[in-house]
Amino acid sequence: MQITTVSSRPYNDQKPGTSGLRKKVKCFQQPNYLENYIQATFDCMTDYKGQALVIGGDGRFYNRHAIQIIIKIAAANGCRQLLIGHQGLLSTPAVSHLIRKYQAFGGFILSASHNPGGPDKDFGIKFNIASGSAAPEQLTDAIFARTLEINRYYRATFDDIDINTIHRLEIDTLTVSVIDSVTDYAQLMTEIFDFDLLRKVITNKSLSLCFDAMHAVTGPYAKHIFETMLSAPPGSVINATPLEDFGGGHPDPNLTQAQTLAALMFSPSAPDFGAASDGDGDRNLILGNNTYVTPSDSLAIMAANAQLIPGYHQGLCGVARSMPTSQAIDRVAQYLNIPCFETPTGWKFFGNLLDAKKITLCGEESFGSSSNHVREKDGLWAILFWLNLIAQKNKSVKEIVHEHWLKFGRDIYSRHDYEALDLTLATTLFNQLRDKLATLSGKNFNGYVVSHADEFNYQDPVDGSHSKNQGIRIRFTDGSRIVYRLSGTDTVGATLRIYIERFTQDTTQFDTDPQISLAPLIALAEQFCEVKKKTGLKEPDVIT
Ligand code: VG1
Ligand code: CO
Repeated sequence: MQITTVSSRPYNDQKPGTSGLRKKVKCFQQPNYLENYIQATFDCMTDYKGQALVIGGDGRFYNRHAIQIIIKIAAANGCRQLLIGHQGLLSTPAVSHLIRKYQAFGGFILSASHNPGGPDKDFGIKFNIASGSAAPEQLTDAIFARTLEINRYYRATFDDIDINTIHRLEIDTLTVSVIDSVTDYAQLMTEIFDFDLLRKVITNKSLSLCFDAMHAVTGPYAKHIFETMLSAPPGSVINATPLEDFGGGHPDPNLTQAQTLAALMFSPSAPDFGAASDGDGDRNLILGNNTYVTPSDSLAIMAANAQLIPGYHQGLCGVARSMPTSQAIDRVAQYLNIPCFETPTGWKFFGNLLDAKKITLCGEESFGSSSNHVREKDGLWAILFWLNLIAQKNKSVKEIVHEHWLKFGRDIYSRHDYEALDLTLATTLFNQLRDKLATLSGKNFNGYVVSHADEFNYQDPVDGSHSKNQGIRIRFTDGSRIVYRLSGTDTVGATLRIYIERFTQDTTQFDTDPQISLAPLIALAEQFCEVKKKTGLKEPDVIT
């Protein structure tokens, strides 16, 4: 195998965000842009020579091209085995699982997750380490530092690999395997959930379902798991073919983006269960017949009922949530007498807690949840969890949610996103808010008394590392909270996220629209940060 050293020039904007490096496709198409980043990753790793590497993506535009580049750089850097998803497709949780199962030293995931795809849209790359976890901050910081000085990369010379056929190929001492994207992952799911029970309730028609793959990576996974393995009627999986532009939409599983599914689930002909996943298959949207389950409630409900699922029948050792996620799971943890950890936003912060066996289950408000079976959030896992729960309890989604609120109370919750704001303006808004924090404590705002206002700084309980400035939180004496963050996954301007929550045990409020129940806090959130006043915007772009 001929190996060439190609000289290159550094770029100064390759700092990974919440979940890898995300940029416009056009940015990735600049000369050596992707090559630099891949080589910088190898330059920051030590024991990869002779090891295996997993490569796959969510099927968006540029995925196939990027895979061929990575193959050649990985070969030149001394990898001895490459595992590549058929057609270049691998979901994020599937990559995490493959790394662990085949003891690879890591994996590259080509995805910008829920961001739109296409020649003028977004692309992204994320590196996961040997535990299956996304690279921790120390490593992403080191990769970024390396990209600022890189002046060469290594490339092997051979023909492009045919990724459309499942096969195995030897090139000198390198083995390249194009593997079925679904088999290993589906096998893992059968080890956690009661597939016999699910097949029974689906075939005897006591449980009907619709899954929206949003033309993204979960299409082939869901077709195989729901329609082939669990015998759901053909057509139960919609938008099942992965497309390079996701059919023009945002592959973001929420009521705004998953419109076809939402319309069906809130109609008289709704099936019992509806769900969707995002571009790379790590998020989940859970719906019942005319019912929406907020991700924070979903997480709490899963934790409260975990022992009903075969994979968790021994109970949970602990749980964790990201800081802006509602406190519903805290109540469950207290009830179960297990620890509950609060981490910064982004799945990478759960990795150490899972590895150290401090937690079994964890999740985020942004439609993500998972367990110790992989080191990523896992959309289809959460969906199978809910299906298993419904089948086991023989109750509807609505009944399960109400039962939970009756027992634990309801954490009324909403997130408001203001997207593509001018970067300078957003930074100014945020800095002004930060400056106010010290003055808020003890003050009464229309009956809401601030008990604590600070910026979240995290110390990892396992390795002691610090992560600063992870969001502003304002807490009130009745337990209500307003949290502000600037997104770390956007590619245009800045996105301001405002998270609002309030707890109630008043059953008459259980069915009220959260936008109404939270109205006084939503008004306060604006009073503190003045995003509408300063931008002239009337409403958030997305409300979840
Ligand atoms: C968002 C979510 C965060 C999630 C991240 C990656 O980040 O808020 O909870 O972990 O996306 O999800 P941010 O920084 O934009 O708020 V995914 O499905 O894009 O890998
Ligand atoms: Co995702």
